[in-house]
Amino acid sequence: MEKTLVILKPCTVQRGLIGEIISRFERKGLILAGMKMMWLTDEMLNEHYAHLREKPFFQRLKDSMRISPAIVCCWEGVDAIQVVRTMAGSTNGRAALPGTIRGDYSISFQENIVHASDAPETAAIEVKRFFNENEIYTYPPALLSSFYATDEF
Ligand code: IDP
Ligand code: MG
Repeated sequence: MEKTLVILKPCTVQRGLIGEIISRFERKGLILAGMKMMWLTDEMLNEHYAHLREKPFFQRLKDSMRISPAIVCCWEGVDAIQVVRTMAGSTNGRAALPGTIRGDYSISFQENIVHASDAPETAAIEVKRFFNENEIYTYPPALLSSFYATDEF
């Protein structure tokens, strides 16, 4: 099974959507491996958004990620990284399809509800960026056979 990092951005915390978004991942069948509320630091954001540092909106994006604390979570499941990206939808909330998280809750390019890791390499780095090892939990998933065929996990 894969682990992926999801951040419920400050816009989501401000709008009171934490429960609704978490609930979508739970209903999908993803397993919550870690979750905490935290202020994202400038240092964390410089690393996390390093691929955007030349963009004109870089500072504005970082500021928006520090408007309030964020909720960082780690979700686990078969192909969890792609599953969560598909659930998140396109980056621009105005283009994201209805049915996706961004398509249902966002009308903005920047204020788009969630961050989701985009590949196995980045997911591993991002989980480590925001969680200590003892904050990631592995526990017996009692209902696994109700979520997957036995050859899927
Ligand atoms: P992603 O979140 O879908 O992976 P990235 O390209 O990694 O998209 O960008 C990270 C974040 O930066 C986006 O979620 C969004 O908040 C913001 N962002 C990216 N591109 C733009 C843009 O063109 N205008 C405004 N904000 C942007
Ligand atoms: Mg990205």
